Amino acid sequence: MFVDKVEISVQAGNGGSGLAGFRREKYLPFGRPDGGDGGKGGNIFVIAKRDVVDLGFFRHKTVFKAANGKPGGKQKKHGSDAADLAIEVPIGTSIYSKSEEKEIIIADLQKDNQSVVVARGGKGGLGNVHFATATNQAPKTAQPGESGEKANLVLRFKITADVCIIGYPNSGKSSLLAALSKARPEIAEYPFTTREPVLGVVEQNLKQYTWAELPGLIRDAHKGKGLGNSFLSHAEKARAIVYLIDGQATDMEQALRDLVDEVALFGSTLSHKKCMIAVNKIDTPDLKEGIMSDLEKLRQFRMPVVAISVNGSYGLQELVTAVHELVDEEKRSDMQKMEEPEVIFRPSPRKARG
Ligand SMILES: Nc1nc2c(ncn2[C@@H]2O[C@H](COP(=O)(O)OP(=O)(O)OP(=O)(O)O)[C@@H](O)[C@H]2O)c(=O)[nH]1
Ligand SMILES: [Mg+2]
Repeated sequence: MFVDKVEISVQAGNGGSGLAGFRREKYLPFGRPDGGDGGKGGNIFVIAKRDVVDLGFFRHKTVFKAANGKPGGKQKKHGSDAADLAIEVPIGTSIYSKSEEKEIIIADLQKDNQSVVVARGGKGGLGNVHFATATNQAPKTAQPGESGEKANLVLRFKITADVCIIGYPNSGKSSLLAALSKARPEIAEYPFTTREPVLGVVEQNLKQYTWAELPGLIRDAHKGKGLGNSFLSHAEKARAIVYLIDGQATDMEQALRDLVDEVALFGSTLSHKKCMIAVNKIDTPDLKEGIMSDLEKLRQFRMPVVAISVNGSYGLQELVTAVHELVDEEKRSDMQKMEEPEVIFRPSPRKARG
């Protein structure tokens, strides 16, 4: 099962306690203080890893504790620090701290090996060597270690695909992904066969593009119809959307309107993405004839339209080339945005009074 949201609790290690110890000496009633300091508790950090594909690991493990620091020893011996604990997540994971049902974002891990500390280990306590003074040469006080931080976290994962295929159930989304990539999603005649996003890598001109097929979307999905619409969040990072329409459906125009409306209702940035329409199942020449006027009607949506037949291997190359051009355009504009100098808006200086 594809897991894209989990709640976990983390507890960093406590600091080891300082020791109140004494070295026995002949003429001193208590001996000289020699208690060492405790070691530091382990931190917990979350790290993004390329080879982790989803949050499935957290279905069975939701509590994470780092080890405690070791206590200080005699002869001023410092207790050893505990090792940090790394929690591995897929690239594209956002981490939120949760308290009293409120969530605050801590980090958005977008690169391999990017990490963030989510709970700091407690400092070790000081041993009694630190507390000797001129008037108290044999202090019996030593500090306990500090407690490690605790937190409840929410992890949310969004796949990062270049292209997302969005369409009604049965329109052929899985068939298309299987035809273009090595992905092998289940293909079947009944609706809602695909219940989680599926990823595939499509190669063109020695370049690789990641495509994702989303579960079937229907009218009123935002009201919970069908499989709902929450899976659309996986399209938020895509550079292009392909609306896949069943060319044998009774009303293609209405189907496309439903899809576009549902995407707009999902809000966020989805409706501003580059999109195109692929009309599938254009298998036979006579069907192609009859369909021309319907295809014309789709032009009102002001998106490029490509007619394809996945089963008949027709139009696929044209679709792939056009979609990848959109992705490349977006990539170029993202790069340009990164090159533009950061604009800092400072409040204008206050005028001197008088
Ligand atoms: N005639 C024809 N049938 C097709 C074509 N492409 C896919 N199909 C058939 O349409 C049916 C649904 O295909 P899927 O790929 O499972 O559709 P889907 O959009 O992934 O469906 P869900 O996962 O249920 O949302 C299958 O029986 C496919 O064989 C095509 O080009 N022509
Ligand atoms: Mg499918």
